[in-house]
This record gives sequence, C-alpha cells and structure tokens, in this order.
Amino acid sequence: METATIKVMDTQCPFCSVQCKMRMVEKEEDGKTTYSVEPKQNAASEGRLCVKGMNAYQHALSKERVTEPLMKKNGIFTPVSWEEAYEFIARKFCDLQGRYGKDVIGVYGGGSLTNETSYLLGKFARIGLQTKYIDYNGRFCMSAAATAGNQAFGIDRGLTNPLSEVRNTKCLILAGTNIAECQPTLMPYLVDAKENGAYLIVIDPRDTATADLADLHLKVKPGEDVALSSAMIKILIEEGYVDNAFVQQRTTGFHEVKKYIESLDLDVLANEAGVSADDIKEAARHFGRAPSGMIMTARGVEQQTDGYLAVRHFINMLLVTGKIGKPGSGYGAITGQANGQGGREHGQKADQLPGYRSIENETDRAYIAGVWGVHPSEIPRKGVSAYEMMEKVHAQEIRALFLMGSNPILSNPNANFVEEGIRKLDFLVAADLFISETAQLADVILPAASFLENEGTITNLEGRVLLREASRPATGMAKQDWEILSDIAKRMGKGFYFPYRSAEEIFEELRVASKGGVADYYGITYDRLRKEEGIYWPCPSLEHPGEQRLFDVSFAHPDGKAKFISVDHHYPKERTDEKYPLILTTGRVLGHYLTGVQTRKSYTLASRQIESFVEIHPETAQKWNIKDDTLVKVTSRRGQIVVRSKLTNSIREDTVFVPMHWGGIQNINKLTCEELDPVCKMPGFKVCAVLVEPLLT
Ligand SMILES: Nc1nc2c(c(=O)[nH]1)N[C@H]1C(S)=C(S)[C@@H](COP(=O)(O)OP(=O)(O)OC[C@H]3O[C@@H](n4cnc5c(=O)[nH]c(N)nc54)[C@H](O)[C@@H]3O)O[C@H]1N2
Ligand SMILES: Nc1nc2c(c(=O)[nH]1)N[C@H]1C(S)=C(S)[C@@H](COP(=O)(O)OP(=O)(O)OC[C@H]3O[C@@H](n4cnc5c(=O)[nH]c(N)nc54)[C@H](O)[C@@H]3O)O[C@H]1N2
Ligand code: SF4
Ligand SMILES: [Mo]
Repeated sequence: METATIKVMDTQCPFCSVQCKMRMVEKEEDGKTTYSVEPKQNAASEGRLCVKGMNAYQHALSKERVTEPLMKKNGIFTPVSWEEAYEFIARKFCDLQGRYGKDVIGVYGGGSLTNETSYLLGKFARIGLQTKYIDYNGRFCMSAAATAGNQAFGIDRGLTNPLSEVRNTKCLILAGTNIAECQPTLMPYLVDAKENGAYLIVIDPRDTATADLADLHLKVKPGEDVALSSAMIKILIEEGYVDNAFVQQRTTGFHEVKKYIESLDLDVLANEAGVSADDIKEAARHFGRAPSGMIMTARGVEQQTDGYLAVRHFINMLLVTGKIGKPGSGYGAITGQANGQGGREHGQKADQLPGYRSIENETDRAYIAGVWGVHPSEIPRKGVSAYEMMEKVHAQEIRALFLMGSNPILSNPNANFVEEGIRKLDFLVAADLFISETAQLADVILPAASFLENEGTITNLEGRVLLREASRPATGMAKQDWEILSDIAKRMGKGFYFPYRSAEEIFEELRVASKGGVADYYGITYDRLRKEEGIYWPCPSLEHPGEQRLFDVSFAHPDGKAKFISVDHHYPKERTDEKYPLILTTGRVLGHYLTGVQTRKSYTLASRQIESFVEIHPETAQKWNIKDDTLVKVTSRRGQIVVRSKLTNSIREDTVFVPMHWGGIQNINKLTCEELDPVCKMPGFKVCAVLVEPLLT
C-alpha cells in the first residue's frame, strides 16, 4: 500500500475584494489526488470563506487552462514556444507602430492583477510600448466612487474606516450594494451591528438577501438614487439634523447645496425615486438622529451615467451630519475585484501614474520619470477610458490591443459594437488563464499563472495591503504576468527598464514610485507583510503602522477640508417608452464571478447556476404574457438576448434584472447602453430600456 503525500498551500481567494485567506490541502493516495479547502484566520473575513473561495481551486486546476502560448495559424490556435510568440508580438507591434505611430497599440488591464502587475502594466504601456492608450476594467467598477472620493475628500480609499468599526455604528445605509451575495463573508459585521443597536437602511430595487436584513428597505427605481438622496438631504436640512460646527470647520460649499436642495419639492423627488415620502422621511430621521452613521455604496448607485454625482450626494449626506472621520462614522465604496483597490492606484488608469499621481501634473511626471530613469517628455500624456478605447478600436485608430486580465466582449456596454470593433483589429494579444470569449478572437494567447501560482500584493476593500505568496509551480508553460510584460518589453528593446527577477523587486520600485503620492506604500515591505498580516495605506515610512481610520483631523485636500457639491438630479438617462417599456438592471449572483470565465470552469459553481435568467414581477410577467421558467427574449435598442424567466415578487414591477456572468446569446451587455458618465466615464450598466417577450409565441 502506498503512503499518502500531503501538500499544504496557504493562499488567498482570487475573487472579491474581501480577500479571505484559506488553506488548501492536496493529498495524493493510491494514485488519486484529492483537494480540501479550509478557511484561514485573517482580519477582514475573520476566518470565514464563501462558496466561491471554497471552490476557487477548481478553475485553477481545470484541464481547460491554457498551458502553452497559442498562435492562430490558418484560423486555428496552434501551440508555439514562448520565443516564437514573443518574436511575433514584437514584430507586429513594431510594424504597426512604424506604420501608424506609437499610439496605435492599446493596453487593457484588470482589477484581478496584483499591485506589481498593475504597476508594471502602466510602465509597460508608457515606457515599453510608448503608447498613451491604457485603461482597465476598473473603469466599469470603481471609477464613479474613486472620482467622488478624490474630489470630495482628496483621496480615494474604498473604506474610510476599518471594517471592525461597522459593528459599532448606529445607523448604516447600504445603497446599491448586495453584500450578502457579493462579499458574503462580511455579513456577520452587519448582523453584529444590528445586534448592537444599529438601524439598517437598504436602498435597492430588489429584495436581495442583504435587503432581508434591513429595518427599512427603500425599493428605489433604478437610476434614481440622486432623487432619493436629494430628498433625504432635504429632510436632514429642514428638520435640523445639520452638524453646523462640522460643516463650518471641516467643509466648504454647503451653502450652494442647501440653496439648491431647498428649491426642490419632496413629493416630486419621492415620485421620481419611486419610494414613498414617508419612508424617505423615516430613513433621513433615523440617520440624522443616530449618534454615528456610515454609508456604503456599490455598483447599484455607481454604474450610472450620473454615478459620480450620486456618490457625491451620499457623501454630502455624511458631511451634512458630520458623520465621517469618527469611530463608527464614515464612507465605504465597497470595492469589487480582488485588487479593485490597489489596481486603481498604480498607473493602469488612462490619466494616472503610480501612487495615485496624475499623468498631466508636471511635478508628478518629473518624479516618476526620475524613478523610471527617463526624461519626463518620454512619458506619454493621458489616454482615454476603457469604453472610449473600444470606440477607437472600432474606428481603427487603435489597431492592436494587448489584453491582460479582462474579457471585454462580455464586460463592456454595447457588446455587439465592441465585438465588431475587436474583430476589426489588426492584432490582438490576450494574456489569460483560459480562452475567454475575447481571447477566442486573439492572434496570440499567452498563458498566465493562476492565483495559486503567482506571487504579489493585493489591496483589499479596506485599503489593507496583503501579500499572497505562490503555492504551486505554474501550470504547463504558464508565466507570471510580470514576467510576460518584462519579456515583451525586452523584445521591444526596452529591457533596461524591465530588469526584474521577482515580484518583490517590482514592489521595491513601486514603494519608491508611490512615495509622497496620495496612495503612499513606501513604508510597506514584503518582510513587514509577512510579519504583520496586512498594512493599511497610506504608510509613508517603515516605522508607520498604516492609517486605519482616515480624516480624524483633516481631509486630504490642501486646505484640509471636505468639499460639498451641488447635485442636479435632472440628469438624462435612457428612458422607457411603448416599444421598450421595462427598465433592465444588471448585477451578480452568489456563485459566479464577473464574466464567468473562471467560475464557469468550476464544476461545483457551474452546477449551482448553469445558465442566466431574468427576474420579473408576476404582475408584469402576466402583462407581457411571460410564464415562469420559460425562455424569453429580452430586447433593447442595441441588441437581444435569450434567458430563462424567473417570476418573483422581490423585484419592482417596472424593473427586470439579469446577471452578467454568461456569454453568447446570454451576454447581457448586448443590451446595455454606450452612454458614459461625463466625469468619470462609467457606463450606465444599471439602467436601460427593454422589452421582454416569450421566445416562442
Ligand atoms: N458573487 C459575486 N461576488 C462578486 C462579484 C461577482 O461577480 N459575483 N463581483 C465583484 C465585483 S468586481 C464587484 S464590482 C462587486 C459588485 O457588488 P455589488 O455592487 O453589490 O453587486 P451588483 O449585483 O452589481 O449590484 C448591487 C445591487 O444594486 C442593485 N441596483 C440595481 N440598480 C440600482 C439602482 O439604480 N440603485 C440602487 N440603489 N441599487 C441598484 C441591484 O439590484 C443589486 O442588488 O461584487 C464583487 N463580488
Ligand atoms: N452589465 C454589466 N456589465 C458589467 C458589470 C455589471 O454590473 N453589469 N460590472 C462591471 C464590473 S464591476 C467589472 S469589475 C467588469 C469585469 O469584467 P472583466 O474585466 O471582463 O472581468 P473578468 O470576467 O474577471 O475577466 C477577467 C479575465 O482575466 C482572466 N484572469 C483572471 N485572473 C487573471 C490573472 O491573474 N492574470 C491574467 N492575465 N488573467 C487573469 C480571467 O480568466 C478572465 O478571462 O465587468 C463590468 N461589466
Ligand atoms: S469571493 Fe470574496 S467573500 Fe468569497 S471567499 Fe473569496 S474573497 Fe472571500
Ligand atoms: Mo467590479
């Protein structure tokens, strides 16, 4: 009889922003390999793990992983050596840039990438390829909240307080965030807060598992958070809940907000929001009266063509009542992807340099040029946002695209247009774990290492930087993302700037690049992270413990004050009409992740939910002749999908909901609208007008 061999791997979940830690055990016995996963203690999830984390290993070990570089030859993906793939890429890039100029290449990253890779991707675009076109999928995720945080507070860190303070807040508003399905391991914080006497208000068009916990559920009409928050602020001002001392000493701009809000009519606002004026009053009074309070927003509020303003308005509510910068009082943009926080700080954004520096600021350019060893004039100027890059792809202004960690054909709005553009590209390279729907159209696919195989730091939703070490050697010939970038840069003649031998060497450079910036990581090292489990940024020196709660004394603007903004709620959005009478909103389910490329490869997760669906109210279903559990066509002004009907009283009668995790005929973004928020360039994923009909009549 053979003896069993056991391998223990300590790792971190690749999916959402909580970044739960786990231990995976690989056991080989009698020629059979089995895996078991158990949660590991960590400060954010306190040792909890959800069903996605438990089964994350399944996609990483899937037989469908890309294990060698693939080049399309006569239309068929053919395995090639790294050398052949790199040479081909370098030749194509040089050729296209020679013919059309440096900016002919677009680089497109993602929030799943580590801090080291996000940092390097920015450097790769600006120095390796010398193109100004780089952006990433976080544009669709964090841009509204990030812009609002930067402009209101002078800094964008998802949570202004550590998670532990949620337990002690006395009023919590959750607006457009479905924590129960999207950050499930955080639910005990909410339950404990309630047990400690907190009043919980949920703002969501659906009765979600999160809303089930609420003391008051405001079932807002999709896209009307600005009307709703305006109404709440109106009550707070009129009924004397303004913290005058706070407003006077620590903020600017209140007067304009007050004047504008006073000119609005409560009943009109309530009608627009689709919520009763009494419920709005109840919510405002609870928030106003509570000795402490927090507001958290997520994509329900933010993925709107006025998402930036909606977030500003919720922040206005905190500033009016002085509920920020104190224990149990603060703001939280619930970050989405594993590294949705760090991924938005170190230079993969169109207008950004590492450390949250600005690519248009001369001092910032000079500083980073010094770190990189180039002249400031060699750093390109700002590019355009993710969807705008897709418009340039469609217009063939961008002719080559380098994709790392995203599946844009499923995740961009107006997906038919995006796919059409991508098919027109002269050259598409995708670094991925799988042949995603977008990688399927690539000329070259480069096999990337999975979360079990690559090393690097990730910043969770609290702004806590964590180190995830590699647990296994890379699958097949797969490489770490940073190795791929460095190797291509070498082939482009830029090897001098990409000499790295490990992720830690890149982090050492990132520390210096971020020093003195808004997102200052200088005081964080791998050694410290190994000893201290995780460190909050800003952390400006090796002795600094990292800042847990922000804004105790001052905000991050030069005058130390937070800024109010007057928010006009009459903002154009796609409207319903006779032809497209229902509002479609989109989002997530517990067992799948984003475009589903990873979770659909996990047998346990895939079998929980094998196909997409549309939630529709029974009254609405009857009106449109829809039976439960039948295939229906959902059509918008841009496209059509086919999904299964799910009749439920949990949704508003004027609204339907479809999740985003499937492709092909179930790709929800075939329906969504291309219009962007003019300030942050967030698409309006949460509102478009649709018709729902039976597939067979
Ligand atoms: N299971 C799972 N977890 C995930 C992910 C996943 O794909 N699957 N993705 C991760 C990522 S990247 C992200 S960004 C987060 C997203 O996390 P969330 O933002 O919480 O998730 P969503 O389901 O997109 O939207 C949240 C809620 O907004 C509501 N909503 C829709 N329209 C509106 C509106 O107009 N106003 C308001 N107030 N609410 C509205 C929806 O009904 C939904 O319940 O989750 C992360 N965690
Ligand atoms: N309608 C609608 N659309 C949406 C949203 C919505 O709510 N509604 N939400 C938006 C949001 S919040 C987000 S975040 C986007 C996300 O949308 P995408 O950017 O498309 O995200 P993923 O589905 O995670 O795609 C990631 C790809 O990278 C690969 N990958 C994973 N890890 C790694 C890695 O470490 N290295 C490399 N090289 N590859 C890796 C995966 O296999 C997968 O193919 O979708 C947006 N689109
Ligand atoms: S998906 Fe999020 S909550 Fe679930 S285990 Fe992973 S990190 Fe934790
Ligand atoms: Mo996201």
